[in-house]
Amino acid sequence: MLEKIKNILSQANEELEKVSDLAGLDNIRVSYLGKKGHLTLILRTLGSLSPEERPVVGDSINKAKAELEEKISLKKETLEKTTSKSSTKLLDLTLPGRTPFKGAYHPITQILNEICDIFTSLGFTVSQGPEIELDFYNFEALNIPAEHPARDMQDTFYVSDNVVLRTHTSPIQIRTMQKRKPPLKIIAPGKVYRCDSDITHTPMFHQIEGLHVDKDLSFSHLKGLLIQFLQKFFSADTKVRFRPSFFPFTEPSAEVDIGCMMCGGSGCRVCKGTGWIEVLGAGMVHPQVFRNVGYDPAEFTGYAFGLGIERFTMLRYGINDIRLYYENDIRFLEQFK
Ligand code: 2NM
Repeated sequence: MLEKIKNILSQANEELEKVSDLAGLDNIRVSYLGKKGHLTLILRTLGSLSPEERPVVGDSINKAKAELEEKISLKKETLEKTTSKSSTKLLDLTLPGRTPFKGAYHPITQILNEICDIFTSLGFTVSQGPEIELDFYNFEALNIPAEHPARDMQDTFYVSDNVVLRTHTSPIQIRTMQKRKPPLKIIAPGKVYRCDSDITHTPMFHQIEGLHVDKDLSFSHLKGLLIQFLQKFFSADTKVRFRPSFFPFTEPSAEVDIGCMMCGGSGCRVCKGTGWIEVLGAGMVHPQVFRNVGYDPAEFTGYAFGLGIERFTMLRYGINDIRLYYENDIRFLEQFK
C-alpha cells in the first residue's frame, strides 16, 4: 500500500514537471486530490486494512496529499507569473464587437450649422464675439438710447453698470465694423441672454444675425437674399412676405413671414390661423449706426437681419416646446442622430 502511494506521488510529480499552463495544472489537482482523485480513492480503502496498518497508511496518504497540495500551489504561483499574458487566451476574437455609444450634435447646433452653411455659400463669412459685452456694443452703438424699453432691467442681465450679457449678436457686427472697412459681408451666430423665462422664453437662446455693407446696397438686395435663404432652408416654393416694422438700428425695418408649411396657408395652430409664420427681422442699417462705427453713411449703405435658431429648429422638426431643448433628456436628443 505504501508503495502504491509512493508511485502515485512520483507520477504526480512527473506530471507537475511537464505541465505548462494553469488549466493543465488544475486537471492534475483534480485527478489526484479531487473527489475521485487517486489519493482520495485510496483514502476510502483504509477501512479494509488491519488496525495496525490503518494509522501508518492513513498518515502516509495525508503526508502525500499535503506535499502535493504544496507543490501544486507553488507551481500555480510560477505559472501565474510566467504566463500572466496567457490570460489574453480568454479573449474570444470571434465575438461581435460592442457598438460604442454614438453621440450627436444638439438639434440647435445642427440647424445653426445648416443656416451658417447656406449663408457662407452665398458669400458671407462667420464672425464671433464675447457673450459678456459692454453697454456700448450691446446698446449705445446700435442706436438704442438710455431710456429705450429694450434696455429695461426686465430684459437685460446686468453684470455691472456698463457690462451686460449680450441680448442679441449685433455687438459682434459693431465690433467687426469698427475693425474692418467695407465691403463687409458677415454673419454672427451665437448665444444671447434675456431675463425672461416661461413656456415660450428661455433666459439663453441662439441667434444668427447678418450684415452686408457696400456701396449702393438697397432693400432689393436684402429681399433677394432673404427669399433665397428661406427657400433654401424650407423649400423652393416657400412663400415670403415683408411687413413694415421698427428697430432702432435699421431704417426702414421689416418683419419677414413665410407661408405656413403646416397648413399651406389655410390657417392652423402653428400659424395661429393667419397662414403666415414670422421668422426674421431685417432692415437697412440706420445711418447713426454707421456714424457710431466710423463709416460714412453717405458713402456706404447696408442691410442687416436677425433670426432665432430655436424657432427655425422648431419649424424644421415640429418641436412644440422650447423647454425640451435645454432639459438634456436623452429620449429627446436621441431623435436627432
Ligand atoms: C435684427 C433685425 C434687423 C441687425 C442690425 C445690425 C447692425 F449691427 F448692423 F446694426 N446687426 N443686426 C439687425 C437688424 C438685427 O434682428 C432681428
